[in-house]
Amino acid sequence: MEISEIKKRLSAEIVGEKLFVYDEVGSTNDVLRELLGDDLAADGTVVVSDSQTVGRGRLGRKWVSPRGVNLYLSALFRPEIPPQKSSVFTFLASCALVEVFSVYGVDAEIKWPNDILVGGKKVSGVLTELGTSGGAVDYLVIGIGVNLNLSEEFIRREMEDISEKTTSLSILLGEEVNRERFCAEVINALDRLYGEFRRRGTQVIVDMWIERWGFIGKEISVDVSGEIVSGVVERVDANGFLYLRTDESDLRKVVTGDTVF
Ligand code: BT5
Repeated sequence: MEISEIKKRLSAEIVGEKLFVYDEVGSTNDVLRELLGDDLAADGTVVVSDSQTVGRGRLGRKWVSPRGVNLYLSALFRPEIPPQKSSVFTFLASCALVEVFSVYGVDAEIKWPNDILVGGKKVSGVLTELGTSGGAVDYLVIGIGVNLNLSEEFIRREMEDISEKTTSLSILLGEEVNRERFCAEVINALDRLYGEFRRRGTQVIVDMWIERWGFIGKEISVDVSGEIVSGVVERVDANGFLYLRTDESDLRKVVTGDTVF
């Protein structure tokens, strides 16, 4: 990706003020951490790469990251929040992505905790990693992968096990997507919502996410380390944890897991 083609579209104040663009990295999340260690990254620094050799999802899962077709982006945030609130930044990124998809006329859905789907198929995922110091968050690295120009043929050939559950923006639109433009839109949206967080705190982000997610009062099933917990979502607390009413006498707090359909 051309850095100048991204920069000329940026209206952001903090996010992307420092922007590093690479051809190939292991994982953009790791590169950002290394830059931070070398004192080259500040709040809002963004790393983008054309490909990743070891792109990852949560819990050691793989993120398929072919060259030249998608967006692989990591943003550094240094908010003063306790570690248990770090999911709020996954929510912030999810809301930013839904906003950007809507600019392209695509109605994206959020799947708790970190997936973005369109028509039930995954188009994007968010990986939040953190460093702590003295019991508080020192930094958060928010990794965002978006399938932009991934072809149906590639998905069928290289992503056999998940081909029915995967899509890309170009498949949805029926035309090629300008990756630099999409990247700049994501940075601008992250910046807007980060500004919102800095002015008004975490709750405004959680509330926005709850509204976009839309599952309060509905039944969902969550895979919690292999155990399927089903229930009606009673509420989402200030940390982003779910409370599922599994029966009249049981309200289960769910901190991590994957929604299953
Ligand atoms: C995620 O994990 O969805 C987080 C993905 C974050 C990727 C970004 S890219 C930039 C940054 N650098 C990194 O190394 N990572 C971040 P999770 O919820 O655990 O979902 C992973 C699962 O999604 C896999 O096990 C597959 O089933 C599926 N998957 C893998 N690659 C995919 C892709 N390109 N598109 C759709 N689904 C995919």
